[in-house]
Amino acid sequence: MTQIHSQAPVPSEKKVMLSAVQPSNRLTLGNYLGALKNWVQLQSQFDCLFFAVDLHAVTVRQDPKELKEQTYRAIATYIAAGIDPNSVTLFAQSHVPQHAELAWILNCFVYMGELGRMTQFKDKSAKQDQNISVGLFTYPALMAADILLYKTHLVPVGEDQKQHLEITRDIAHRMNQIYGSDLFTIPEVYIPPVGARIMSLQNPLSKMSKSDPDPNSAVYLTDSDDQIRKKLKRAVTDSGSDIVYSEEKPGIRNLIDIQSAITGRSTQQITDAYAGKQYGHLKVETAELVAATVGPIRNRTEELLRDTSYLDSLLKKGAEKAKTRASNTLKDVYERIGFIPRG
Ligand code: ATP
Ligand code: LTN
Repeated sequence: MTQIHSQAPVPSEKKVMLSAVQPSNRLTLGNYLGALKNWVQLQSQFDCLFFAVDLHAVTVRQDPKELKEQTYRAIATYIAAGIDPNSVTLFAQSHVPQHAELAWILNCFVYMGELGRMTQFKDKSAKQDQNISVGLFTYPALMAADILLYKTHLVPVGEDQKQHLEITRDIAHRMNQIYGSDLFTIPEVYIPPVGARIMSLQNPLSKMSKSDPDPNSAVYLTDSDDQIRKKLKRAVTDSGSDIVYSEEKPGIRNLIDIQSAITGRSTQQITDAYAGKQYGHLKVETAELVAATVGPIRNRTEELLRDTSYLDSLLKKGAEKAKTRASNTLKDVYERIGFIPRG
């Protein structure tokens, strides 16, 4: 009898693509345009792993109930955005203990000076000048472990993560030099040509971020169409009235970037279409495009969240698959380092 496989076998020649988001709050339009949208577009060409980095999220204080909800929500949002749960490996980082184990080893091959130069660490520690956790400082070692455990070739992320990819490559090169050039695959970063850095709607000089305390600064993928319209109407724009794409007009440029990332039209085509029009037109039309993009994702996420047992079954299956792969790499690392095999 013919067997129907719910899951297509992964052809061995497919390269590995991997990425993740912190379940530290509801995801934003920036997370979608800078990361998820590209995962969806590239997924069929790669052997993919996508996960929610709950271990990373606790580098700053999280409410336990919220963290659990946001972790389910992150996984549901990936699927709602178009990730195919039957062909990729989906899991929660804390379900695969090899991430924390390899992170320890990598902590011993990365230097204080290197970690101290990380922009994300500097930004986040500036926001909480007291009680900066050691975890926040060594965050990049855990991220490097996430990536190196699976011999990853490509990591699609937004612009802000480029520095973390560079340090991952440096750690991998360093260890390959000591223990053999076939230990780790050196990953490449994929940063989308548009949408890689969506800015805050309230301060277009800083990045839209899901943990920004001002809810008007970001469009969340949970926002209603009305909330989206209101937020874009209130978006901080620049003096003057001409719709031009320039450094001097970061607010206007951000709205044009959002349109460009959603529609695929060039920033030039978009500005040409607004010749002679007012900021108000740009805001209203951007709001409609954003609402049309976010609406179906929001609705599908809510549907998926009604059945957490389905999500649990996906996470269980995903963690099993990930564990098998991760434990092979970790075993190899331990042996090369000189640990006695576990027998
Ligand atoms: P937090 O505020 O909790 O640090 P964040 O919104 O910055 O969260 P992350 O979980 O750090 O989001 O990032 C998840 C993915 O989304 C990464 O690939 C990151 O580069 C991308 N990303 C985050 N913010 C933006 C943005 N404003 N524009 C484009 N991509 C973004
Ligand atoms: N640091 C990332 C989240 C992250 C990640 C990863 C992204 C953790 N591990 C591995 C890609 C690959 C962030 O977006 N803040």
